[in-house]
Amino acid sequence: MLVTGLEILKKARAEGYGVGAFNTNNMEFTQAILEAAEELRSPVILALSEGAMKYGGRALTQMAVALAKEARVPVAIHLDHGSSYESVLKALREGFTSVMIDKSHEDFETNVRETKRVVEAAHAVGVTVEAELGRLAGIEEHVAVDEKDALLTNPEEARIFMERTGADYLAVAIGTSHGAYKGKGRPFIDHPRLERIAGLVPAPLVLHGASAVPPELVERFRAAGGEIGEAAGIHPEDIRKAIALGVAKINTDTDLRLAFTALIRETLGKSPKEFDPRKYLGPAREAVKEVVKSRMELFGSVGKA
Ligand code: TD4
Ligand code: CA
Ligand code: ZN
Repeated sequence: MLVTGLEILKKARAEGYGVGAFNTNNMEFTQAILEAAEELRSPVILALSEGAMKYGGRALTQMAVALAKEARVPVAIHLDHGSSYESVLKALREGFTSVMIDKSHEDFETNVRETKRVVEAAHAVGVTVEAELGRLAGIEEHVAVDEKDALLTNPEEARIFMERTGADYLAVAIGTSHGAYKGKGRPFIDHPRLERIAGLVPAPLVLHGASAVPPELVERFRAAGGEIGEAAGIHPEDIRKAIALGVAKINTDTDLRLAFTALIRETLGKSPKEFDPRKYLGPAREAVKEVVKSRMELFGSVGKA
């Protein structure tokens, strides 16, 4: 069933588990994510970026909304990193049930003002809102304290920001970053900062850039001819700790992209004569589904639908 993001996330934060927001750009990812959720009886958030909406158009948005309605588990259709009021309105018109407005690169007052405007529009039609405060930057353990402070979410500011904007859930910057290169060695999550934020902000917290970039997957991608540098992701134990502290929504995109592409490379490499797309997209879809399932297990959302 199609529900708002807050409906899913309020329960998650209250009960101390996390819900995955998985990005989709096409039919295969959409099916993989929704099938994994149904098979594991897990709530799920289907995330579409502006890039996804541009790439997939109405074919993608309407497929996502229609399948979410039919699903036997709670599903929210979410705009990921909405950059403008116009972009949010477009998502609202398409039937999304959750939108993110990301004005984190603006100064605090502009972020408050722009977020508030989106909250008013979205709430008027029963849609819930994610906002962001702080800069997503791959931070390593040894980075100086004041340098971290300039980038990462300030707990007291977060409290004021949420009170002033009326946003429903908050993306925090606590050391993670997007993509397959999250800093050398073991990328760092600032758990003490997260704990302070969670103590001041009762709303569900959101972790972006949470992919694990699993070494097995990187190796498989390489073995199939893919080229990738010093890839590194967030350790599963650090994710589990973040959920225990108040993170309820965990974004994962990179791991799914890696799995999908590794399987396509592998399949085409083994069968150079193959040109039936279903023969390589099928196994790739299956690989995405497996990654989604293992993330749901890590987040603790299995059986929560
Ligand atoms: O918000 N996200 C996903 C970002 C998706 C970007 O999509 P476009 O290429 O269309 O702009 C995340 O936080 C994902 O984090 P991850 O660790 O998986 O990279
Ligand atoms: Ca941002
Ligand atoms: Zn993100």
